[in-house]
Amino acid sequence: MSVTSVRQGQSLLSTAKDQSRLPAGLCQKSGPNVCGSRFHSYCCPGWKTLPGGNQCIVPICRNSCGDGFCSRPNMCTCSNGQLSPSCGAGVQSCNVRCMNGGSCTEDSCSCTKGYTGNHCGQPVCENGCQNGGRCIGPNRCACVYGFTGPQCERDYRTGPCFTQVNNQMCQGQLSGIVCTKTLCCATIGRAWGHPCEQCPAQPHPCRRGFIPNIRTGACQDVDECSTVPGVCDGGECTNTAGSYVCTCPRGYISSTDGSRCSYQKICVFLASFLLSESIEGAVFLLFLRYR
Ligand SMILES: [Ca+2]
Repeated sequence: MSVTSVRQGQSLLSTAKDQSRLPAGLCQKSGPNVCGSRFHSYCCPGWKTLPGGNQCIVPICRNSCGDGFCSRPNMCTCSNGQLSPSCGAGVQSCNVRCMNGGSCTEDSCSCTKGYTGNHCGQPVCENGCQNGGRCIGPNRCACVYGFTGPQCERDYRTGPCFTQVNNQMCQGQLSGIVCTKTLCCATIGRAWGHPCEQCPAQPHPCRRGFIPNIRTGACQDVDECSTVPGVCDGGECTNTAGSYVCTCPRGYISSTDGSRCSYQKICVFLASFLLSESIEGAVFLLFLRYR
């Protein structure tokens, strides 16, 4: 540093120092926004002078005005023309918080696909969630225990299977079977579960006697004889497409639900009565009754 520049530096320093000591009149602030007395004037709070000037015409803003400008003390005029304590990058002129990537325009959120609600906090499951399931994400259901599938549509709960419903009471529980409602209602069931639920009049998605294939979803015949334990008990079970045939031995008759072959007392009585009259007649009647 040369001697000259040191002198200049000292000179500048002394000038600034001296100015503060100068009589007020020589460094008086002028124009609007001047506070203090004639002898000691200063810019009112919130205002300052331009560099080198003495007019208190520059407002001071505590916060950043970003791409706007400070138009009044602590008040910005933002690029959209609105007055705000602050504006610009990172500060939205929006009073709502938008979640899940939603954007705020004029105090309301426009949500991204898959979300809705005032704050975009609510996911959307386009096909809904069945059987008490809850929508927890875009097209994502949380199922209650016993249900599965994209819409919780598949019921894999297991329970007892009933073959009759009388006066809203489920009766004729099949012994040795704990199965799904689909299987129960597709075969010989009329009601299922505990507490029991009546089978739908029109089974869905397949008609009675058929259940959907787990992999393909196509309706396929249920082999009642091998799937339902104890079906056609005491007789001979033959599977058919959509149903089955229970052939009972002589002296027995298939129950109305087809679940067992039972001894038919009335027919035995009739048979024994007819036996006294004609053996052939009895055999013929038994044939008619039992086949
Ligand atoms: Ca069948």
